[in-house]
Amino acid sequence: MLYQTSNLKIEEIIVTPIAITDPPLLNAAGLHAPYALRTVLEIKTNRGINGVSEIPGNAEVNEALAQVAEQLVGWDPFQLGALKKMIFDTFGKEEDPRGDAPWDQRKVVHIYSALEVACLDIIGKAVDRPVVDLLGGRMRDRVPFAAYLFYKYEGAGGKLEFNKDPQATGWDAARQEAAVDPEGVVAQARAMCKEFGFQSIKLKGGAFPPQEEVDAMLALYEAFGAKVPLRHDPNAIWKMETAAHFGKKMEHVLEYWEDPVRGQKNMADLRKHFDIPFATNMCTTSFDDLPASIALHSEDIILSDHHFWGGLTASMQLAMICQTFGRDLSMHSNSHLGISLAAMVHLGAALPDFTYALDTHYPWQSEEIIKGGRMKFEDGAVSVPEGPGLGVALDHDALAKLHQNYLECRLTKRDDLVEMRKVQPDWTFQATRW
Ligand code: GKR
Ligand code: MG
Repeated sequence: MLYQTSNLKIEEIIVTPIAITDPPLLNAAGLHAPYALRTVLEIKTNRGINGVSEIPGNAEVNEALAQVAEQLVGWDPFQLGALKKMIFDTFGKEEDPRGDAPWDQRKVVHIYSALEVACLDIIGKAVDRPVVDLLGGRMRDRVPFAAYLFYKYEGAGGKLEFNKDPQATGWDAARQEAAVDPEGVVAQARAMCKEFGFQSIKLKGGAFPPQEEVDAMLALYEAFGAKVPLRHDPNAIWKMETAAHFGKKMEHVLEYWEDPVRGQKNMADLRKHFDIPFATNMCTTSFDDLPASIALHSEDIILSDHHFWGGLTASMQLAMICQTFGRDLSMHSNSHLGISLAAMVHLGAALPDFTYALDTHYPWQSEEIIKGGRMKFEDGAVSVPEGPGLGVALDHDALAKLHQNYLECRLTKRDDLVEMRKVQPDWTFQATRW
């Protein structure tokens, strides 16, 4: 039975795939394409109250969303439990949960997250409260983020034939100079911290031989000192022996080490030899993973992500489980725009404990689809958006432009291997490379 406890009913769900300019960033799985795909969801209700959300883009997810969109006409957006059940019953359990890539490729959790966040935006507007208040209330006004450094090729992403104004703006040095050596990494960090005021720094690793990445971490420590926490994330591509050896060379400069090796068992075994916290967005990524995570102690910090943990409410539930079992919770990110950032900030503001600045790719993007343009960072933090719901409104002109990019760029899913082969034709992905 479907309860109707409010006078709100979903009238229409609009799924809009977009392609956003993304620089040629390197990671363990290859190279970012000139465009990153996102999907924007708008839910319209009978009372003229609408909700929005944003998730990683993928043609298969878009089709699935369109499939359930019709079934949801007439639903009460307050009925999130029934909505979740309907989504999970419709699509069933996925066999290969997340894949070996640095990013999560599951379908159902992303679909439910898109629907839940847009419904929470509607509910917040209906009761005139910000989403943070729906998650338990505000524990802080401002949510700190970390600088997220990448080795990269030159350029700012986009392709002139697709987009007449593709140039990323801001902190040009960090965007346009190839950061391939410790000095380049430090220059990128300085530029990003100057522009955004970040007070923690993460280097995306897994791209170059371990000694080069260790040298970069030591150079960051030398440049920024002990007051700026540092993290390194090779996306599980280091062998156990490699991690044991090279990890020791930089353990003293790391705030935490993110996914040095693949799988909970390896993480747990390696962790025993280190005195720093281990973090993951790869080996513990769902509620089903938690019993083994707790039993093995595979990590100290779970890098949650509402897009693949199944929404904001699920992320709050995860926070409570982390509290219960003495784990910390922080946040993972992928290339994204302001709707996702707003949702991350509402969640960050509601988290009961907050120890580590959250990840965000936002500085690598230059476009926006919310009214008022790009969200502001002050001293590395973002204030909880004002107003009810998520506190952001969709700019339909900007959305249409980025949808056009999507149609013209012809990408249908993220594939960093294909992009990498355009630069190095014989490059192959290896689940464990170094
Ligand atoms: O954007 O290349 C990237 C990152 O590697 C991303 O896909 C990861 O999911 O940022 C993520 C991480 O922390 O592993
Ligand atoms: Mg990671």
